[in-house]
Amino acid sequence: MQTPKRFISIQDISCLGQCSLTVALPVISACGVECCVVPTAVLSTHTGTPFTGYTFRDLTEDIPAITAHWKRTGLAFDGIGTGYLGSAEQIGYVAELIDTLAGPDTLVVVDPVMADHGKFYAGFDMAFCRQMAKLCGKADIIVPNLTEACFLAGEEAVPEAYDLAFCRGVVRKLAALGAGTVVLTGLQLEPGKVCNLIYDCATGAEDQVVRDRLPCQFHGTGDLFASTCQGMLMKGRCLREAVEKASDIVIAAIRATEPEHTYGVRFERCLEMLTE
Ligand code: PXL
Repeated sequence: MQTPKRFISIQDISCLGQCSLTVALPVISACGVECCVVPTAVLSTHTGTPFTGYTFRDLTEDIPAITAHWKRTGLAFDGIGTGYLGSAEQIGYVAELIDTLAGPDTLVVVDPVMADHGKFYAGFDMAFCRQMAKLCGKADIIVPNLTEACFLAGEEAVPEAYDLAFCRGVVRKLAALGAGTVVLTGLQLEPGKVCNLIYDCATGAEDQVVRDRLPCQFHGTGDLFASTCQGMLMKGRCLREAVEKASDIVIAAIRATEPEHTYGVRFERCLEMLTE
């Protein structure tokens, strides 16, 4: 039997909405990895379409207390992943958690959840982005979409149309933040295709995982992608294999989702893809 891995997932609980922790916990568990959770906030739903009027309970103060208690347990953690964080202040506590609980071999993955389609999500702004850029500097791997990458890289604007040369320029700027590897997700570089660009900041080596693009938008696919990458990496797969599996499960989950069920994807129908 393989030595079990222990992973920390740090993000909110959207009680209804199939995103963040309600995705990460089952996905990482299905990979055969122990998933410890640090809920950063509890929301009645996620903040995206079609929801309005959601509740938001901030759990920032719990983060240092959880960190201190876990340190006292003496337990070691093989990986730490961050997703949706509720405030710029919270990012500082998450950075402290990483400094306190990550050992030399702990894999740190930061998904700088804050924006998509050229715009910040509700509640985020450039001040938050600047703090997130610092957190990215602590990561072995970051998994931004193009909007997040542009904001983090200080680009003037997120272009409607772009090419590989533009994306390469953005990842090179991101390399300056200090992260180990950038996985730039969801790029539309050719019609009908979606590309995930993998860039090793130390060597400049580049790889691409390309899949067919499905002509629809669903919430929570970024979280499914990130948590699948994390689970597969903890399972011992290389980054390319992890990104391939993450791309495949996103496609499978979208295909398994009724078109009217847009607030999330039916990833629960695809979990067996992770148990092989
Ligand atoms: O899927 C990312 C996400 C996670 N959590 C909350 C969100 C979002 C995106 O909007 O609102 C609360």
